[in-house]
Amino acid sequence: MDRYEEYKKLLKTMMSEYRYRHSLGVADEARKLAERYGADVEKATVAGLLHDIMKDQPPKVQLQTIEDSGIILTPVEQASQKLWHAIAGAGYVRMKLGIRDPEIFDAILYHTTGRDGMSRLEKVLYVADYTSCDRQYEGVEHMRELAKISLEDAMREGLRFTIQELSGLERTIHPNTIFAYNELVCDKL
Ligand code: DGI
Ligand code: FE
Ligand code: FE
Ligand code: FE
Repeated sequence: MDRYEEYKKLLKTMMSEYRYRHSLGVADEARKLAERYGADVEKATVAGLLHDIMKDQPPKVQLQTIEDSGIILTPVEQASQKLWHAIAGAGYVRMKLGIRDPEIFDAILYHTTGRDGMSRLEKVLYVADYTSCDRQYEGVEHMRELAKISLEDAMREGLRFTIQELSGLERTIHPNTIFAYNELVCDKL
């Protein structure tokens, strides 16, 4: 069995059918974007497959995985349960799957918030999460068009969308999300 098949088998035991299909969709999209924009195709596929590995795990398990990985949460992260799966996922992949590649770790870690100074691989995963074939939100076609033209344009649109949604709901916005957004809208930064 190849590496991808082993990961898929594991994913099936850890998540819903819906989330599993999303994971396959993001892996496929990340592979295509990596080919288009010159990121490492294998790393993009692995990061895409595994990025939401902790998403369907109970919050307690996510927190425990974060703790076991030696990662300390900031107050904003502690208060934002939706962010835990990305941090726990990065920890799990390093600790339990023995994937030591720091680029894959960072891509998974920052796939929800983004950050400033993102690598090509990080951007590829961030955008793939928005444009994968299973996504159905209003405006997804526009995002897919943008992703064909420019990774940065698609990132900016995704960040704008997230910030708008979160501020509309009066949810916390992670500082990394703001840093990523500012960097993309202002080339003086
Ligand atoms: O895991 P997915 O659903 O595939 O996508 P994701 O990892 O981007 O998670 C999206 C969720 O995370 C969505 O409900 C909004 C939330 N989120 C994204 N950025 C932030 C955030 N929540 C907070 N509190 N702060 C953020 O900056
Ligand atoms: Fe996610
Ligand atoms: Fe996302
Ligand atoms: Fe996802």
